Amino acid sequence: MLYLLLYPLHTEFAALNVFRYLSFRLIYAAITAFLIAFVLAPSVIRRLQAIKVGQHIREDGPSSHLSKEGTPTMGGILILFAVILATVLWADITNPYVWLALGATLGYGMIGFADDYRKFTGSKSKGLTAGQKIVAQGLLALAIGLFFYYLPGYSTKLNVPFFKNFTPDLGLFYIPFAVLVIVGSSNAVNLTDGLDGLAVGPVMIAALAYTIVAYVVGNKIMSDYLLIPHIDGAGELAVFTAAIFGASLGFLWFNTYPATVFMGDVGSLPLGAALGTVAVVSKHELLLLLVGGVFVIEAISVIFQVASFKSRGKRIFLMAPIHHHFEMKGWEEPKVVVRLWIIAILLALLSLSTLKLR
Ligand code: 57M
Repeated sequence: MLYLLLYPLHTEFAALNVFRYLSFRLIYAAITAFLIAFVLAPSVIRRLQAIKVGQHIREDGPSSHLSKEGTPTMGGILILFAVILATVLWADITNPYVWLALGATLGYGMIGFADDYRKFTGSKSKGLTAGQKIVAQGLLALAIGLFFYYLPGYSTKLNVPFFKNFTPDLGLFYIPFAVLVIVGSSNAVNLTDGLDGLAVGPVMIAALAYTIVAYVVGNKIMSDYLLIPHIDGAGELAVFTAAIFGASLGFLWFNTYPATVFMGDVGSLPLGAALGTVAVVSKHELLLLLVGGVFVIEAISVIFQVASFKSRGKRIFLMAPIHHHFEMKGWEEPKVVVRLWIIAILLALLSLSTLKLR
């Protein structure tokens, strides 16, 4: 919005010319989102405590978690507020991709809010059933997939990392593919959010990686040079992902071990969906498997554990998702978290290298 309000005044005040630069706006979107999250978190945490939105800890989990009983959750509301406000302030709000990303984030945030609200306010209710959640997620992702499919000029070709000449056209199958990407990343982040800072760290890293991807994809000269598909207008999504980076950084200040607040489904579901949506818009969907590799590892560990237990009656891991396996092996919680952050950073670097290695 500031772009639309202030840039036109640059003829009067030359300094305002800086608002035309995407790099300037994405940096200040990150800083703004950080400050909103950082400054408001203490009062939001107090408010969540006052209305007793405290996390119930399952007895069947690692014993080290029992001391977390009552930790305020649903802190994701603050992350969403910071992301949306910073994006509206610093992005070009006439850009349809920006509104699509914000819509996806808000929609998944409402699903998470409904789940958390029923969990934490109902009399020990379990929140939304898995079926209700997956149907709501699927319908929202389907709406996004259809939007892209019918968006004039949008390509349904699949961009495969490392192979610049192999771009299979999925045609109508692009819609279920986009649904899979968005719903999959939403639930993978949700599963990962099981230790202090474990989800928000890799979300921050993935958001930073996709800030670079969106910036490059939206820049004709850079995308032509790198032989990647140029998508006019996709660059504005870099403001959105930079806001996610900043808001996550602010939230991490309070969610790091020992956490004084959890994000709740109202945070994990939209953050995953936001990354999935940006991956689809920027035509770097498969890259999300690498950038969000920690989320993929966490989700696969659950799939393998459940499949093994159902088929053989035996577990592969001491406990799934895999972060609990390391806890059960005696790793302290912060050690598990930081080591998975290190893996997330390495995977993000590797994924960015694929922009050049084609
Ligand atoms: C999402 N939620 C955390 C918090 C957070 C199929 C099965 C793998 C499902 C999975 C499950 O229930 N996943 C739900 C993970 C929960 O965190 C809350 O949920 C929000 C995210 N959606 O924001 O509000 C717990 O995680 C801990 N936590 C922290 N710090 C944080 O910053 O310590 C969360 C955020 C919190 C807190 O203890 O209560 C969660 O773990 O439930 N189930 C599991 O993950 C369970 N695994 C399991 O049952 N494994 C089985 C089979 C089914 C694979 C097996 O290995 O045999 C584990 N989780 C729990 N207990 N709570 C183990 C048992």
